[in-house]
Amino acid sequence: MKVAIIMGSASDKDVMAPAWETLEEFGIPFEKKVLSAHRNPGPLADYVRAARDNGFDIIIAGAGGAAHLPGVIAAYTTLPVIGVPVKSKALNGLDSLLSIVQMPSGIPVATMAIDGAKNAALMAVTILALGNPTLTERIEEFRRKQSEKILNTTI
Ligand code: RP5
Repeated sequence: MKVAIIMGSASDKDVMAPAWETLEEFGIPFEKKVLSAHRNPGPLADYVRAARDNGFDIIIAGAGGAAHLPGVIAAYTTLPVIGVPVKSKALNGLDSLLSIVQMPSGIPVATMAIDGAKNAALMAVTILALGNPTLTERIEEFRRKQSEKILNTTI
């Protein structure tokens, strides 16, 4: 059980950090990579083509601007790909969101909210929990705690 987290630039690091922090919380092994779809097309293709044989189950991909990274990754693998649109300077991430969410029919990318790296990890954990009662219990515990935190909030 292993998740790959790929981001298009080192500048995506702070937005993507909640993805690996959340996977750590659930005890899910992961690997982080910076690979750009347009600046490193060859190495990206090699990494993604080998991902299944290298033990990965899911790929989380974050990118901003003309954010073709998750779609290109999905073209090279049949593993589930979860895309995170990174908020861009010029268009506040609307460009990233539309680039990732509007995948043409046939090659899906599960698209999260702008800067939604935490939910990307939670979605990955949810998929990994299929047929895994221990992980399912951890998700239920996470939701119980989340609910209690809100119910105990006073303003
Ligand atoms: C995308 O372009 C990256 O995912 C990043 O969000 C954005 C800007 O990249 P840098 O110019 O900071 O490397 O490829």
